[in-house]
Amino acid sequence: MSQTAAISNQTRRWQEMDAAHHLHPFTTHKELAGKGARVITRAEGVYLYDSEGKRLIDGMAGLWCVQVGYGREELAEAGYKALKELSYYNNFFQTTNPYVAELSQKLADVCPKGIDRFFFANSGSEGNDSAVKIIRYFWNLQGKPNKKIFIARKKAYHGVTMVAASLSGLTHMHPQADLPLPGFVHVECPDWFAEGGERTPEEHGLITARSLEEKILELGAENVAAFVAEPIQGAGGLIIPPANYWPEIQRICRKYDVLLHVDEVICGFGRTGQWFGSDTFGIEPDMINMAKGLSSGYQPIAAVGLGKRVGDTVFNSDDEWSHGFTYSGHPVAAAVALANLEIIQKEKLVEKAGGTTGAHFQKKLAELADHPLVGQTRGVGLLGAIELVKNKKTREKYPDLGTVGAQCRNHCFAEGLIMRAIGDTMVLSPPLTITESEMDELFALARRCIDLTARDLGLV
Ligand code: PXG
Repeated sequence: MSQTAAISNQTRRWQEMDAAHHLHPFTTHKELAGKGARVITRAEGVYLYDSEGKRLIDGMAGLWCVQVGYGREELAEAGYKALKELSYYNNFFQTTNPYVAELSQKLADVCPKGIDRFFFANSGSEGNDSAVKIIRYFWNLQGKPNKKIFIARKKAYHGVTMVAASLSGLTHMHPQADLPLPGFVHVECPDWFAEGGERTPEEHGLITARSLEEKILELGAENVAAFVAEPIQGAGGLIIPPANYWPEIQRICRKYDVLLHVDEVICGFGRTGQWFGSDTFGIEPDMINMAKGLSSGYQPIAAVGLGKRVGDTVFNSDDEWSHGFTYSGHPVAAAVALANLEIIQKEKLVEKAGGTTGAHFQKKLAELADHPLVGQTRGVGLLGAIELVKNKKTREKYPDLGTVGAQCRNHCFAEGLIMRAIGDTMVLSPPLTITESEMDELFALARRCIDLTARDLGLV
């Protein structure tokens, strides 16, 4: 039997086991069972390899998370060492471990000003769930138990647990579980490209920021606990606010004493060219949520960072805080996260994302704007979006939103590129370690796949 045939049999076996027994995230299982899942078996640098030996350049760093690239020996060793020394112990009962203590100190050094106490969870969703509990507890301790309503935004993605999905404003996530829960409401987001019409991006930014103020006035500031938002909305379609948006949000939160919880799960750890999206936009959050780039995805770990006001209140309470996971501050995850942050610092990945690497990425991204199918390119740091449109001038999209994006994404897979389609918005978020020649390869493939999509549409 040839080696190719042997691999194919193995792939088929994995696909069969998978189809029979594995419930995948965000998947139409009927459709998947018909064709079988792609089996990814190996990854190195910015490349993934599937079980048939096909190589793909990963323009999404996994799910926006592999900052330092795949297959880093240092991280494997940090995990191995921790596994041997302290495979597990918890942080309940007045106990800690060296890794989580050092990770907490390191986070205090790199986080936005004032954020210097951390609670650890295992996913971004758990982080947001925990943040909501911390904020409720904070207002109870402050003697303002009526401040309970959370305001988030349309097209926001904050995760999938009952609370995180309630915060999320992607409405297709709600009906299957009868969400959002009571007490979670949504206001406008600054998606100028899709919704700005004749307004300038700045006009749209201001109007959408003021929808927060209107909602606070409607609900009564005495009932509003917090505003929750990503600096740049990721899964909602890489929505980059204009420069006047965040200062207005900050003003409104301060005026009405509404806490600002910033979800840095995608924007954190260099993605936007600074350590955090809050740094890029000059936001002063009361709390932040981090995951993904915290460990570059090598271990499941998330952290909620508390600023002084919330931190002092919670730390100075006489009550026991009744919250925490078996794996909060897991030694192995903390060891790997710590080693990951050391790589980010040693290799100056944040500086590069805000400097040479980011500049080359943005230059190559902007070159796609001349394509007849492209209505806009936009990006910050190592984030980029490409809008596929029917009419470049009016920004009109093709009917059945998402069809053209899916077509383009399928070409990408076939040609060896992972590029995410959010509706008809193509999104890129590669590892921060990507080299100039790898970016050149990535964008050459992206152009080719957009060309193939244009050909499908009969444009060329
Ligand atoms: N907040 C933000 C801003 C996120 O982007 C979460 C919270 C939840 O994290 P966990 O670790 O619970 O998944 C996320 C996750 C996509 C995609 O397709 C995006 C995410 C997750 C899965 C898919 O864009 N973001």
